[in-house]
Amino acid sequence: MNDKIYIIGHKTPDLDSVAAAISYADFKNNIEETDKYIPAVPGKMNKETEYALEKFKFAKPEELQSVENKNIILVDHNEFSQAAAGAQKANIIGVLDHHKVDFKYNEPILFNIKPWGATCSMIADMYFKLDLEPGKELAGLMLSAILVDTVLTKSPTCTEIDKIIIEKLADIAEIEDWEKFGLELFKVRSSVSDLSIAEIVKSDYKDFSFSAGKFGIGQVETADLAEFKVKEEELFKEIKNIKESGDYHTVILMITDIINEGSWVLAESKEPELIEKALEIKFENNKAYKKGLLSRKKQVVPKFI
Ligand SMILES: [Mn+2]
Repeated sequence: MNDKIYIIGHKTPDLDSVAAAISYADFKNNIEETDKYIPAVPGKMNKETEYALEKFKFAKPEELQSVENKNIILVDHNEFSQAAAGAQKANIIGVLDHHKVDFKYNEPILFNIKPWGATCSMIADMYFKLDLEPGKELAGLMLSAILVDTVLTKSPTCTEIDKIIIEKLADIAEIEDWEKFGLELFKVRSSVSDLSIAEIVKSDYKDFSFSAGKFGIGQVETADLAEFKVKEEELFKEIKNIKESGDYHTVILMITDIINEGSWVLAESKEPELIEKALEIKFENNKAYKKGLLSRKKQVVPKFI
């Protein structure tokens, strides 16, 4: 019998990483006529991911506490610092991702990286290239992931290919107004009233090892900044906690206003001047607004490497 291969996204799973695991498993099982590819998640999923799974009638993928000694394909990440527990001791079959490369492995493997807006765009493209069509529900799920990752195509990470794929998937999913549908997703994503402060900060949070030291960068997108304004003091307390308990150089929370297209940057740092210089901002009480700042991956992370 074939060995199982788990397809798994990064820790603190977001919609793209979960939808990529589900859709790539579907794609591989289809073209190889097997059922050995199994989507998995390394932890609790965020709200818009649960919302999209429910909307398009997908079961929650298997939750793996550790991937040690398992066959895995990494989707939507390639850094071990973001991978599921045990990834260093897993048998990695391949990587499918759209982030900067920070990966080493002792064997040749499939390594597919594209500078596109979402991992799901890469998978949709694989279907289309083979003249295959994802099912209506799967198209809806992938579309949701691409819309969130590209902030409804507004993010500088969004390419012309992503836009074409969005149109195609919307067509298959029979979603007439994808912009309106995307805003719905962001409303779910940013309705923070029922989340604890820790959940808000960690809902889309990643660790990085930069030359200056360990960084944690969280991002929340919202169509309603006021909701965060009232929680600002608590948010600062939380990022300070994270910084002190985890031996961080810096912990940043980006609160991104998707309507006005800019971000509030909240930071606790050993060297605030370094953050100011890198992001071309001026902190006042550890926070600053930067117009046009939408992408952690493209506009923040590269400044610290
Ligand atoms: Mn992604």
